[in-house]
Amino acid sequence: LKMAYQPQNFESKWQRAWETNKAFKTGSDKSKPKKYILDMFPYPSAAGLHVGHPLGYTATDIVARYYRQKGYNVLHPMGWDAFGLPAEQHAIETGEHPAKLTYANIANFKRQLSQIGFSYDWERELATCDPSYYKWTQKIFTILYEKGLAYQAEVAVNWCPALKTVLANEEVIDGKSERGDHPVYRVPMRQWMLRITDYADRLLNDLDGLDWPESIKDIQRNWIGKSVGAKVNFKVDGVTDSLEVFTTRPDTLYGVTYMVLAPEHPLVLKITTADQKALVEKYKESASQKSDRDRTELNKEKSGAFTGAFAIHPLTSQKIPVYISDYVMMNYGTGAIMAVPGHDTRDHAFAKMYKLPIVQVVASTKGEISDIQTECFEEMGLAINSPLVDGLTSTDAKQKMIAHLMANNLGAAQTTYKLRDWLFSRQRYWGEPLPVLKTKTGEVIRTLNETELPLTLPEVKSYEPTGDGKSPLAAITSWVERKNEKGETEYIETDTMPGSAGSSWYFLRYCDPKNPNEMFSRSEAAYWLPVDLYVGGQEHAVGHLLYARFWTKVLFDAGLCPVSEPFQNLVNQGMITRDGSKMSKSKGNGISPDVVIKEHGADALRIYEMFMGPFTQTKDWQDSNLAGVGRFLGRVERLFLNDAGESILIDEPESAVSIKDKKLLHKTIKKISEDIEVMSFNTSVAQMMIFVNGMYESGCRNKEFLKSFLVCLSVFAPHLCEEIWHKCYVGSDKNPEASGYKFISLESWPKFDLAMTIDDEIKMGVQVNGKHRGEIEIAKDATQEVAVAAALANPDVQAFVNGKETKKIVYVAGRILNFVVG
Ligand code: ANZ
Repeated sequence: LKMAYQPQNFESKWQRAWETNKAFKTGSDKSKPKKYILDMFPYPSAAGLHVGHPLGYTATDIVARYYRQKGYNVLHPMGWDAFGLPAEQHAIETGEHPAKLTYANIANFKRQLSQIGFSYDWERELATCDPSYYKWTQKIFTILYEKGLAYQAEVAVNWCPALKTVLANEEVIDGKSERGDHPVYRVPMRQWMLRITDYADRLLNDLDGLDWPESIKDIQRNWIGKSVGAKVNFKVDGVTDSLEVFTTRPDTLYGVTYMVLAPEHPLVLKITTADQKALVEKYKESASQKSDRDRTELNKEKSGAFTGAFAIHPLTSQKIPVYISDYVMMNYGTGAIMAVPGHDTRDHAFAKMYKLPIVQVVASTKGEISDIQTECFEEMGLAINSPLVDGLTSTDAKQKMIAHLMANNLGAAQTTYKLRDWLFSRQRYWGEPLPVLKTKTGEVIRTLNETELPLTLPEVKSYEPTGDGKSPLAAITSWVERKNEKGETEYIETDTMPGSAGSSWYFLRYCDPKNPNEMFSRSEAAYWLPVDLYVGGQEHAVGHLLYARFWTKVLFDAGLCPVSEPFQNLVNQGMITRDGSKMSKSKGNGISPDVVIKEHGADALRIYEMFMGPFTQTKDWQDSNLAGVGRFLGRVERLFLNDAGESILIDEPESAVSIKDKKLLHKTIKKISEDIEVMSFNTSVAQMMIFVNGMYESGCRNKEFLKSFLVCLSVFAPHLCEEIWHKCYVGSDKNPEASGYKFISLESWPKFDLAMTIDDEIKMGVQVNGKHRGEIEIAKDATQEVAVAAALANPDVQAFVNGKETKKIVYVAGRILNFVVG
């Protein structure tokens, strides 16, 4: 009976040896080329890792190991996105400081990651909740403030009474809090905002230069939502105020038959006539109870109210009625629209409902007119019924109309974005304190100087928010109140930053994580940035990835950061499902890597996750396939070692190896090298399996020869390969923890000989009298004699040649063999 594969006997030994020897310490020789390989750092939850985490982490580990062995300096760090609501909830329930739970969770995550054999440089570890880190997060806030990019505003925020806090739009799903599923209401409150909208154009344009999945770029493009159009002024009959609208279709101006204001529009009550007042107020009230999402739902029945007021059409001077309706949003454009029911679906539905006129002002590009009363025509085409622009294409008509509006002071070109400023305050304890001094009435006096940072969190007794919209910090008078030089009392801001603050620049700090004097040195950052490969989940498409790009640009503009885009290459890993459904705590169908490692070992977990299927696709967890990977690793082990764990390799010259085996090796090295670079891990694993089968077939045990294969496999299964390497190549007597020990993990990546990867056996068709009759497999440059012999050995060919006179043979090596028979 063969000894079973027992990774438990050696995996932790190698993890210890790597750690003792600091095997994966980041290289510092700046004359070498670099690769910065980054994982999205995790939030250290109490639940610990699930098997979805190691999918991305194994992939980046393989890539990091590969480039390290190819001679690059590799920056492959790990850290913790450590501020967050769960630790605070726990603190509220238990009275225990959130830091205590957070650091216990970090220790658990680190233990779990170390067990999988990842080659992180742990000397660069960072946690966003560490004052030596958040000192710089606070510093960045002061830079934002100085540049006018941080401001306070009375804004309608998502207030969650159950959580007693304001939530970001991304944290609200269908009017409920993402965490806890509590109802969320829109209420006005004074908040800190970051002016990310100032960067909208750059955030949009710079996407073009990034090697990201097109789908993620599109999500960001839509989120930024740039619309090019015009502002148009409409006078209101009998009122001095005029109404300004934003439109993307100024070419349709002659088709305007009414106007609509958002119910919250400041002019609504001013223009509403006495007889319509009750109706309008009732409608305003009902609209305030609807979520933005419900309001923008395209297919819902339209509703509204007539204000009694009429606007004057700027071109025709006709009187057009002004309505309010909840399909017009106050926070987009100007909060008012010119309605063109012939060419806008929402306007069309509204016009039908209120029996308003519908006029066609755009015909198809062929000049056809449609039945505009029953169906609206949204496409671009040719302008009709529009004296100023008749016959022009929609695009030309837009230009001409804008020019006319400008010349007559009726409007101007205008660009609008869907992107909103970033709501940056939280009424929470467990976040970075905002480094701001205020007066008693809340006016900003100044931000703190760098020498006053970090502004650390005070000890508190209760972690409950005050419930009146203030954070628990507001109750710590001794922390909040400070005397200035003149003896006046100043007040520290009691709001803290959102969870996404610390994660918006951690990839910059990794370049120089211990620097006490600067957020990072410019020269370190210049060497390492941008990140060459960033791997994480698709759920960060807008939140984190947009904020991180924004902060990088701000620091670039401030002359602190050498690049304006942080992540050159982004890859999203696919989800791992179980029985087709997402693994989750609530379903209880999650799988802990601890259990898998205990049973099958870390190398099996790593290879299994890479072998499951294409990296970016959704894959289902199959225990039986995991066991299969364990058997493969056992086969690898027995290729090198006997049951007593001794080398069975033969020390003979490499020339003793057959050409067939050599070719298989070179093909294998080539395939793995190329596949790793494009993150096609499943196909590399398959190739390694083919190689191992080949060695079992030929019986090859050549020591020097098998070394190259072992190095390739080591990036996938580092523990087993170190174990074999130790016994077969370094010598069992050497102590892996002794300094200077030569790990396989640091061996040079093998080179392949391209000539050896090309098959010179080729398949060639054989013809008899010009008709294809069979195929032969021969050397590319085989002689005619050899080719004819091979052809005649093929029964299909023989059947047509036999018993006939061969008049001529046409042969071009590698291309054609034709028997002319009679
Ligand atoms: C006239 C018009 C004619 C329009 C037409 C469209 C088609 P995007 O592309 O999303 O930017 N709009 C403007 N402000 C609005 C608001 N606050 N709430 C709801 N709708 C608003 O959409 C721009 C178009 O949406 C604008 O162009 C306006 O309708 C409407 F054949 O103006 B349009």
